[in-house]
Amino acid sequence: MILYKNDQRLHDPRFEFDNGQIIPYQERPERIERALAHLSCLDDVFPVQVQESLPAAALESVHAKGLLRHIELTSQEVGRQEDDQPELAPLYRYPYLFPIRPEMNSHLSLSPQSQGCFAFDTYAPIGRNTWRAVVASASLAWRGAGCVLDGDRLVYALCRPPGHHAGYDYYGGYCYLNNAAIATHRLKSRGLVAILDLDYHHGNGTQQIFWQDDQVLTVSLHAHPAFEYPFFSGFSQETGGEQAPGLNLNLPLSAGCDDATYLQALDLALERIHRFAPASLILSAGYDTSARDLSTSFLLSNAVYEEIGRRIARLQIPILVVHEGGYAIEENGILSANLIRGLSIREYE
Ligand code: OKP
Ligand code: ZN
Repeated sequence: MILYKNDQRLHDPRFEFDNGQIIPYQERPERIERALAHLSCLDDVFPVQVQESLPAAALESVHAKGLLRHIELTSQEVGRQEDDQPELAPLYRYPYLFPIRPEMNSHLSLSPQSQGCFAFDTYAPIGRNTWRAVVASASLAWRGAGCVLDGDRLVYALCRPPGHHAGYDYYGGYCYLNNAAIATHRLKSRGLVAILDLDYHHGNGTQQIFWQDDQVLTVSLHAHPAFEYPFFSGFSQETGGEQAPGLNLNLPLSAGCDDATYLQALDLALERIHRFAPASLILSAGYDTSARDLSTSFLLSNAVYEEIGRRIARLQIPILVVHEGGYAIEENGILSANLIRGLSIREYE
């Protein structure tokens, strides 16, 4: 089953600042449109348009109320500003001041430039429909977890904007609400949960949210933060907080990582997950590990995504896939379909 929601398309910033350059915004609505098109062509897979929004309590189970209010109110303010000045092009507010000292925060947080109090970078601007889109995205993850609780063995939440960089009280890196974390919280009612994050970038937000949680194992394969975004987290020494020692596993990989190296690291990740014996798995699936994704350095082939799926399927536990990154538009479709083909294999065993 593939879950999607049309409101997600409404978030559509024009540009991003990339190391001093202005470039087209990479996290585009077409990403999930292509994924939906390719996934819908698979046998035994059917798309479901989700109508309902998740309850506020589900958001508050993962995020600080102040962060939620900030995103919602900023969206509203931008909407009002556009209504007052209709000649303005679609408007997105970008943070450009960051309170690196506490005394700055107390003033900045009350100003119209408060985004920098919550955003850790400039990659997640807020427009009039951003709140609607991020709630839609999170609603898919939440509903996906509900489907798993009801007995589904494989569910794909076609989330956009992505979520794994969003933490308890911060956002950034195209992410606003942590979709995978919201789903995880719901799945905890059925027992231990493991999160496997295969996006090219380290999921710093997911790691932070479950840092002290001994019911959740977080495992991530990603480009080494010594050379790649987000630079400040994802190192192998980060193994979990005092309340959850050993329950975070980071497997940073070098630039140019190929299929064989990747599969080796994946096997380590899967061994660790197997040992934890979770009742369900959340797969944060990013396709920016592809050789065809020109914004990144890994060299994975198209075919390896099916093999990745096959190896994960051997865990024989229910899986909720949550869509994360992937910036080669068509590859979001081709590779998510390959992954699902692999993940479905157990049904024939
Ligand atoms: C979001 B997700 C550095 C570019 C960094 C932001 C990356 C956000 C990735 N030249 N761009 O994890 O795919
Ligand atoms: Zn990524």
